[in-house]
Amino acid sequence: MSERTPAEVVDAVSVAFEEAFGAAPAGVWSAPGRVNLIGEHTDYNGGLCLPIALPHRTYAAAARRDDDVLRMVSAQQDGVVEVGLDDVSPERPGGWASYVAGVLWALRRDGLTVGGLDVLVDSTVPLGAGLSSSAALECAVASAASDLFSLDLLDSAEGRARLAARCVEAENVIAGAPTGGMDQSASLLCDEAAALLLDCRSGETRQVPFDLDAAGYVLLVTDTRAEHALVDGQYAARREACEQAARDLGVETLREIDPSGLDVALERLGSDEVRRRVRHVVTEIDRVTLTVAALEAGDLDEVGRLFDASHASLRDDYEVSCEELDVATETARSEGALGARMTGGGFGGSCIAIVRASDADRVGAAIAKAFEAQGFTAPVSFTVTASRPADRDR
Ligand code: GAF
Repeated sequence: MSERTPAEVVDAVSVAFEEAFGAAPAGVWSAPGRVNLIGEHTDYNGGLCLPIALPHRTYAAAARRDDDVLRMVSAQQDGVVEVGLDDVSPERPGGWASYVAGVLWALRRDGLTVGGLDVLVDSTVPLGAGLSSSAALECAVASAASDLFSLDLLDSAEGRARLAARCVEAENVIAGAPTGGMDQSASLLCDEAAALLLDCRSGETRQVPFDLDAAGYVLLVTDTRAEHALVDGQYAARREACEQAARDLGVETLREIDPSGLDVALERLGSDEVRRRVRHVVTEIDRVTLTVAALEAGDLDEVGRLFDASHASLRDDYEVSCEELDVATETARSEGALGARMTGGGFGGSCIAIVRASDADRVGAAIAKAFEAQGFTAPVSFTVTASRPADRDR
């Protein structure tokens, strides 16, 4: 976990840019990672989700070039990656640079006038922790491109939603991860001290005040450091199962299934596994609505119960949890958390728990001890507050 302040990282990327490219950058932009409070694996089903922006951000120092070449340097990787914008494809440039190049590719495909860039990126978002470091990278670059090519897309919610959609295309088509879009919307549209209620069917958003501090609680994030990869087949298999189930039920997306008609819909599906997948999605969308109501009523006990129910559904019905996430959530609960659940795509990554502010260190230590007893890699726990969206920093 990086202890650097935002101002220190902005300075560091400016200096590193000048060292790499021989001139000062035109500016520095940054975009946050996210945790999703609830509404997991619902985005690609036209459902609801409720992410917050993290204080952890990816920073991009950038300057325009006179040609159509993209040169990219990462503080977390070796070397300079270079690609012509016309040559960007699912094969090129490959690796982390695909998330950068893919954004410019998608903006161009949208008919926007975008040329070459020199870009240097650095991040305080833990990598591979299920906290959307890839979306933060895409959205930082998209923000830089919007300003540097006078696209002015950061100035309105509509413009930010358009940038988010281009970042999703970059990830789906060029980076090859068939993800749903929540993470990019979170990075560009979340507000400070609020969770973003995102309706993935209509595209509508609403800011829901989220400030646990006022009630004496904090959101504890535990990076289990268990391996997590969305490009492997598991995420795609879940998505395909949902899309096939929607076709079998004659609906556009599983969002159309009302919770009151769930049992009837499940009877029409052929296998127990598909029934469980659909049950997770339909009940999880309902839990988002219930969580928003509980937050607005100040009922954190109920939010905690909904977190627990979400985790059970992801573990038993959707089967995207893992031993580390189960141990972390169970330990948090037994140490007094109001509720705990995995966040993000699963198969590793992070869990979140609502704990009393005065208990946060103790709960984090208990999770570390439980991991040691199980022989797991040591986890990393930290508290977060809902932070600001992607923007220009300098
Ligand atoms: C990952 C994906 F990128 C998101 O689109 C979403 O599906 C999430 O997993 C699960 O809710 O973060």
